[in-house]
Amino acid sequence: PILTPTTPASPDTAQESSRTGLDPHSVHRGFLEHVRYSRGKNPENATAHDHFMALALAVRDRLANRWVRTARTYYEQDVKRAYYLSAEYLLGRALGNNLLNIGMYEAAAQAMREVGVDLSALVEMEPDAGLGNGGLGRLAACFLDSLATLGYPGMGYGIRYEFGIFTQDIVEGYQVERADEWLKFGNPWEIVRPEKAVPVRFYGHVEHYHGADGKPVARWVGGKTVIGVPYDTPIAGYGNNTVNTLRLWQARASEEFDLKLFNAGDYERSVVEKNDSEVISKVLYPNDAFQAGKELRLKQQYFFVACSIADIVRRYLKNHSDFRDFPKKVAIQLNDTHPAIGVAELMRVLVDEKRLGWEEAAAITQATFGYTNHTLLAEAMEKWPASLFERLLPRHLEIIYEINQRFLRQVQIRYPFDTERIRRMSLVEEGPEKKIRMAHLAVVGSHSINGVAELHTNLLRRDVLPEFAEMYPERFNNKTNGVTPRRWLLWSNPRLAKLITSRIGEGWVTDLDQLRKLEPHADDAAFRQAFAEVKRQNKVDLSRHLNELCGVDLNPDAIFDVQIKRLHEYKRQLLDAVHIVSLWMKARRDPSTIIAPRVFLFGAKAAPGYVEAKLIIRLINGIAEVVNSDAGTTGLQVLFIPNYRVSLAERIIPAADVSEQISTAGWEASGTGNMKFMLNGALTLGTLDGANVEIRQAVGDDNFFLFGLTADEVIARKRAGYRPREEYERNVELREALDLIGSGFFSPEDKNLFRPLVNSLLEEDRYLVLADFGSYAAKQQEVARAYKDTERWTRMAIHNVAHGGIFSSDRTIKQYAEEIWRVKRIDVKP
Ligand code: HBZ
Repeated sequence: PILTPTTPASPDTAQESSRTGLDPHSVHRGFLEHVRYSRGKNPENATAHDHFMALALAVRDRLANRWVRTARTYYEQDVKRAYYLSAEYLLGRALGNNLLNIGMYEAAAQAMREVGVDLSALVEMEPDAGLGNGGLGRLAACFLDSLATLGYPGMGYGIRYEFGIFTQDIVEGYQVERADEWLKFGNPWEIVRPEKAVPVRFYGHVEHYHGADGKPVARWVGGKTVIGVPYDTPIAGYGNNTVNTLRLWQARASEEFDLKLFNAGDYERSVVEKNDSEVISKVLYPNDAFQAGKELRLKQQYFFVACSIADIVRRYLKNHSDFRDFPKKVAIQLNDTHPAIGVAELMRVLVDEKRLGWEEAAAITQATFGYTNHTLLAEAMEKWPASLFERLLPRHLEIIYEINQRFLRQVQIRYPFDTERIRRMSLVEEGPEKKIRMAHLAVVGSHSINGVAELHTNLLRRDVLPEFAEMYPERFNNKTNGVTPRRWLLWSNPRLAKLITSRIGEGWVTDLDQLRKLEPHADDAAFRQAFAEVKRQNKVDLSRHLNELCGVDLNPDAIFDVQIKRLHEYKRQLLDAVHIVSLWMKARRDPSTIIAPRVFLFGAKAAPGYVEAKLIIRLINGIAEVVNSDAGTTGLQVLFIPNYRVSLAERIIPAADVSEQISTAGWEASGTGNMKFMLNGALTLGTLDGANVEIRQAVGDDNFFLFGLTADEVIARKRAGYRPREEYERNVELREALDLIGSGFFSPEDKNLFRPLVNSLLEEDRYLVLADFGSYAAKQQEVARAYKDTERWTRMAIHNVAHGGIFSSDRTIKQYAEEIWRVKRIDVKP
């Protein structure tokens, strides 16, 4: 590209000539200034990366005024704020989203054209900010967007991982992980604030004595101090002047620690041991549904929670002195139990540092915290050995014991002589190794406990925390998840967004219920045709991209049948895979059994230590190799797309016809991908699990492909003694497919490779893949037949979009704000 070094034509108005104007002229100038003064390049020497950085910095400049003004508005009006504590934020790319949210996309595109740069190529250069595993982290990112768009005084706190979720390569069909070096070329969005660094203590011991007032005093002393350095990222609302903050903490070694060793004459060790501190924010743990119990993970949790609470308390004390008003100004939401140590930390700050009485501190703490649960899986429940706590956070263990003692006393009064109940409800799990149950700590320390979909909340009440729900029914509530329509429709699917706007105006972007106005248009043949054409174009685009990426040639006239999500046995990618094998076998015998050609797309990262999950990836790749080799006769194609991530989801979802949401009922807390697909006009093939239940309710039974056992039926089946082998014996197609997989057909180099998968299905089948196979296969037939009737299919797809409004994260965030946090929207003046 050739950059014109000339200054752009003189702007028309004084406003446009301002340094951070949103018009193309100002953007053009801002961009060139950053090329020279931030990148230190002459325009003719600037690389594509310089262009990206220069434009991003020009955009950040344009966020800066609003950012400062937003902060000042909150401070001056002394508003109550909502703080979201999350170990994960799966943000993806920011450039396009920021341009769109502050309404300067067109101006930037023009400014770039003027300098001979393609804006969409710059957008593609940005690495994903992948500071999360999956749904939980992406939900946090959608929530930040909605908070800012609705004008809520909200702030996110988390960890600035140097390495986010690993990069996935596929080598000979296997997943291979590589470090995600997302900061390698610098991050234009963040601003480091060393002046707001916070010291955090680990290890040491507690001294107890009596203060001058005769009251007992606990002092946590010794140990080791690590410094948390905040990095702030602006979060711009859509179409308003709000710019909120995501504050991520990076760990730095403390100087104090340096000096100690240095004075002892061990310079080398003092430098080397800096690593021990700085490793805390080094890497995101890549497990999404399993607690590995690593000490470093607990350190990460306490590190960011202690920094955040210190920051929140500091901000509160700028214009308050009485802690009794703390909950009137501060709401803290715990994104799962990862930040649950915050309950003990706020108690420690209030009791030990601010010298409040226990009861008063406990009331403040409870009025401040809310806890969101995201899983029912037992192996994901966080429990930390008391011995680890005692070493790492000795004072917190004491505080947890004290909380527990007082809490169990309440239980005892309410249910005298019920020692079993006390054992079950205790924050401490007794056994060969004493453990702290973080979910119980979060529940006891919060005034609100919510699940993320109706079914999930009900199961949480009924099966996971029944005694707590019985004792504190008023604390339990549901907040069905949502997704931001800005990123997941307006940005990712511009064709559909434009078509929608042409019919109903653009109000839907911030008021997604307006999509309902599309309903009558389903009867308009011209609209249906335009709608189908958008989908077809999106499929062509995706095919082109996947061709560049993987060298495959996908048929855009086929059904695009998509399963993208983390790889987990409960999500049942294996059900999808086994069904593909059975379809293919039938097609090989008789091609006329294939009703419609189909492209099966998968994208999924497996936790690096999850052997079964990795084997399933290998199996899908093995199946793909075989099936794709005779796609010409069967019409079937299979592709496992490597390195699935937010930016890929933005390309895949708009091109999907079928959304696979096939988890075993009762296991998927909510799902959020399911909502993104719906909003993009894909039809769901799903079980009655998580938010699928509500999606089906919203769109109507006729517009949803339902199959499988219900959550209660799953439990009943297991209770009755589920024997998967009987399913295998009963169903010929299932048997043939499993036999083929077990025979080594898809792994010629190692005939026994997939035996463990098949054996585990035949012997245990914990997630009832075989029990649901028949109904899944039958429903897939129905899907194929429905697709053949293009008019009907398109009608169904339009109905899905039209009824997707309630799955906006704006709706979710309003509910959190009104029902849990009690925070108010506030207008930031231009
Ligand atoms: O949270 C997901 C649920 O599985 C999904 O159903 C729900 O829609 C979504 C948002 O509520 N849970 C996760 O994504 N969980 C994790 O990523 C995770 C990460 C670290 C852990 C445990 C779980 O230690």
